[in-house]
Amino acid sequence: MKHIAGLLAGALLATMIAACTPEGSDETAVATAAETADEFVARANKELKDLSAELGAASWVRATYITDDTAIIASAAGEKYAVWHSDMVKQALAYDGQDLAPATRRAIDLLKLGTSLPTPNDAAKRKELTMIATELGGMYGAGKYCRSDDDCLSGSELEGLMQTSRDYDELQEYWEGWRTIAPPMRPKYERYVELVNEGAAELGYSDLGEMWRAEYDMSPTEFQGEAARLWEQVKPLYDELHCAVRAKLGERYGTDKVPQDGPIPAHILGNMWAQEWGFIYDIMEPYPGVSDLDVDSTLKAKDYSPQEMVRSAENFYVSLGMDRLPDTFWTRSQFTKPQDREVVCHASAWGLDGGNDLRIKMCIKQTYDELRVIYHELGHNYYQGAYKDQPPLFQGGAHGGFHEAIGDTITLSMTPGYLKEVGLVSSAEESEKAVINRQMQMALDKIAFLPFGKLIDEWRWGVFSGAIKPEDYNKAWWDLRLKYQGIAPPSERSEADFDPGSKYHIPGNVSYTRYFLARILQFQFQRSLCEIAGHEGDLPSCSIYGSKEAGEKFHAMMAGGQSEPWQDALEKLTGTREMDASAIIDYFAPLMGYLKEQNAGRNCGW
Ligand code: X8Z
Ligand code: ZN
Repeated sequence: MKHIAGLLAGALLATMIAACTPEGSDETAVATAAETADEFVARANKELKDLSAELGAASWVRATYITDDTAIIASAAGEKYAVWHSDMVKQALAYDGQDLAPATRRAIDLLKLGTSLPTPNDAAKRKELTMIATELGGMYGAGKYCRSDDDCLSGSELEGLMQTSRDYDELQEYWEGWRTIAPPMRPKYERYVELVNEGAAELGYSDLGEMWRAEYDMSPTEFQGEAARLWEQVKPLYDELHCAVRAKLGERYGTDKVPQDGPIPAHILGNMWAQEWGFIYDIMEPYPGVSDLDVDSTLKAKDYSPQEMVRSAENFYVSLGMDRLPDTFWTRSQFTKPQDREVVCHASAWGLDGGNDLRIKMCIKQTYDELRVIYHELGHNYYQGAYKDQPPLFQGGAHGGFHEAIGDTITLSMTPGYLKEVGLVSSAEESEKAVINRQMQMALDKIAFLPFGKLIDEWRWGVFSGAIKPEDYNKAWWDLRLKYQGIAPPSERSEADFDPGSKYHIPGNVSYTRYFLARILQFQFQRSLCEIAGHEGDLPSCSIYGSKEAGEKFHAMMAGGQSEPWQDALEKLTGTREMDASAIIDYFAPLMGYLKEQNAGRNCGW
């Protein structure tokens, strides 16, 4: 339910979508005095279901066919949803203070939170905001860096080059080049902040950041404390990794370029946003040549098609006892980048028609990295399919972090043993050195991501609350990047830049703390699933592939959708009601031992 409005900005997992009765029609305009809370919720569910089809179709077409026309269509659908939503929230006020059944109260509370893009009631402003949100998504999707009129690189091409190039200056050019898409977004973003905050205020929140933080079955302030607590738990892991990576990059590029007492230049970490660093594994490999799990080579040698890569992911879920994806998944998804038009390549998973019409939208490349993204996206689809029998208002993740964690949990089971079993690698050595190598590969993605996952919304919370003013947008961004990640831009940036706009989720209006939470939760999920699967041995060696028992428990949690507080869902699977980083810390204990040895005598920190 939460993601409906996100869709209109070209965003993500359409956890559910619908088409409503038109604005001002008898049905929606008047809450009949006699309507009980249960009747009201039943009507909301019905209207929401109907409304979703139209919004989903418009959003899909917009994301897979970016033109001025689809902008009009998608923002009109978004507007229609927004009108319905505001109207229903007003009507729901009638039930405030009434003693309601818990499920009824929950449905009404979720209805209030049922948009990530709250719009003002003023019709002109509402129209303006939905159009701005649609345009920002389109600007990102169609963004290009052009050296000349006929020499342009798309976002996904540049992303690929950032992964493979090891030339300092060339990397800097791509890094700066991609960021040229963002300055034109800045005035639109400023206006979006004003309008979306007005919308949030009308729903009773101080600003949009507070509204986003209210989605976690606790007060927004408590949630902020939870996120901070989790970050403090994992920070020591990141600090060791940062220290080791900086040292190796200093050896590689020279300590004049990578000073050993300061931040790491943001463009040499193998990723456009320095958010995951797995692509510099070649530079970081602890024991060169020991058990190289070269899935990339297998994909090439066997010439896996995008569909075959998706099938491989589907087979994993099926091995857990889950259903095959519907036939329409294969005919309606976008697997590859169309050559004849602009699309949003950033991967997303869609649950249209109340979870019966599942799709992914990707521009799949033949790499192991992309294979893991496919496993991630199918996690969303399997979640959407699992909760499709819930009423529309309960069709969503227990919280956003749960939704992001499902597929990632499955990727933790892509152990050497699993990869060998399905023919993606030829040997699966499990020596001590091989274990450290594999842990390094994983940590470069999973641990490096943590501060990034934390800071994106910290920036937005500041922007929405007004603590960060438009004239400081870029400075505040880099302050946070420095504080949390210990990275710095390769060249001087100013307020003529708008670097946050170069990251999909900012123009896409997709909240980001969900990914931070997912990084921690997935290890908690995995620890419990491995116990259920009867795994013996340590957690890193566990794959739940083929375990119907684990699959059943996982599926049961997913089937609850957001019908109950996430603490209840977590408890059913893991026996605990708290998010907790001890599982990720235990998981990487072998690597931490290695890193501490390597870092001995180094001056860590920035
Ligand atoms: O956006 C995504 C997914 C789609 S939900 C591909 N992720 C974040 C990102 O790319 O920034 C997954 C990891 C973090
Ligand atoms: Zn995702």
